[in-house]
Amino acid sequence: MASTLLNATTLNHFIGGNWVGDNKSADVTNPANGETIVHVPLSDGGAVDTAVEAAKKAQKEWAKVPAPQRAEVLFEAGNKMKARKERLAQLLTMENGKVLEEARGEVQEGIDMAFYMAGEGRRLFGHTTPAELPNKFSMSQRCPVGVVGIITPWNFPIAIATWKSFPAIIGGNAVIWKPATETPIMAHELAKILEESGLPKGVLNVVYGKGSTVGDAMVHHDDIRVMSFTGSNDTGRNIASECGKQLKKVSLEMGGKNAIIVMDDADLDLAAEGIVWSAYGTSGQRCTAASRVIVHDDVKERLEERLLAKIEELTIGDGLDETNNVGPIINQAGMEKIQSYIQIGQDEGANLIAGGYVLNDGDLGKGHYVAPTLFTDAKPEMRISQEEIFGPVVSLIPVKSFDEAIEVNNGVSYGLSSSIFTTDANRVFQAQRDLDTGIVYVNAGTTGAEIHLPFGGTKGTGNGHRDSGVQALDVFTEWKAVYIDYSGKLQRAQIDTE
Ligand code: UN1
Repeated sequence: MASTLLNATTLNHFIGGNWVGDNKSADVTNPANGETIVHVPLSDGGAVDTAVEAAKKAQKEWAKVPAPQRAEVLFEAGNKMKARKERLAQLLTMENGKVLEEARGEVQEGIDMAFYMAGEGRRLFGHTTPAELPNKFSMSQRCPVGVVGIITPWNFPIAIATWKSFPAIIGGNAVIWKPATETPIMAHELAKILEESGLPKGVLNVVYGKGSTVGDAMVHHDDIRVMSFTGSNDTGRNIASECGKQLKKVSLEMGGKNAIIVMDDADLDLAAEGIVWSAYGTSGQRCTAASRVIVHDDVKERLEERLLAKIEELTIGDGLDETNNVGPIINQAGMEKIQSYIQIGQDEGANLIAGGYVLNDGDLGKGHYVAPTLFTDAKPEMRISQEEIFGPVVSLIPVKSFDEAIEVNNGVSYGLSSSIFTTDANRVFQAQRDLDTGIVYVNAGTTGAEIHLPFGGTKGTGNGHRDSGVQALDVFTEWKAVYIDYSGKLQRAQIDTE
């Protein structure tokens, strides 16, 4: 059972500053070896009401705390995360499976977000602007929304939680957070850190449970005025339509079908390195993972050779063993979905040239491992080239020109991340203009977003909002326009202006 790192066998909800149990719970297993690490409580949704009551009370006071003082909590949380980085990374690898080096990177992303959003405590800029009448002052300012709901996925259990909760907290809101039940340990650790950093009781509340219970209760609670969600397309669309009826603001991030374009003038060694890292890192379980490579015909064979050589070098296994580069798939359902797409790709007539099988020799059999898989000669319209697989599976799609590459890139229902490898400066600028995604990379893979830039995408990836960056503040604040007339008389806008 539980790793000695955790000092707990069962986790609790965190409501109004209290750690509360539940009569239902589920096992949390390590995807690397199937061992139970801890038990997670499962609310039937009732805990959401208690949490919202606590949050409403806490938020009234929190909103009055000057933002630079709110920031002190986040600075402290950043320091604590920094001091605990290695322990957090190890726990993250145990519950999520990603290799330790990547887990450290993810924790760092959370630390960066803490300091970045703490800095916002002294900015949260609005505008002052001239009023159209004399002796009149006008400005716009950001105001808290109130109680906000966040639902976070298992693939980046701490980073994505910080992208959403820290802007909400610095903005003067109280948060109800439903973390993925596959990865509750990061939620537990982050809540503990915020508690120890002096966050007043009730400003952050964690309720564990399923989407159909806890998520549903959040979506339908009148007093939760914003829902920020990262996860599957179907769930996101559902949340949006339910929240639409209640005029709730919704921010969605629902994945991608990200492509790397490799042009005939590209540095092929660099491109192969970027592809392997973006496609097989985190076992392809990133929203930003590269799952298509759009390659110019003239360099297709040379690129394939390089990719096959690099795939050969990858070692697959438990992420806690630092000699491994690729960890397990999160669970059986995830693995079955990947396997089904490998079959679909073969049935569709794509050419499987690497991987395509599950690894279950010896200890690997206790976990969920899929060999890094590469299809070539895929067609843009095939399902493996259109649908999100969320695993280590890549389709190489040959094209004849730059224009065709852009068209294929944009010819999917998602729009999260894209990349181009080229040494032609004109193509660089054309591509960054024409690639229809929220994130574009030049001469780098599709992963690796930094926290001070907006994260999100176009089309089916989202609904126009962004995580992280200052843009996340727009999700968690309302704009207020303020006019102060100091003329001592009635001045009518648009009328007394002549
Ligand atoms: C995700 O997969 O949802 O850009 C987040 C990246 C990471 C975050 C990924 N910084 O790949």
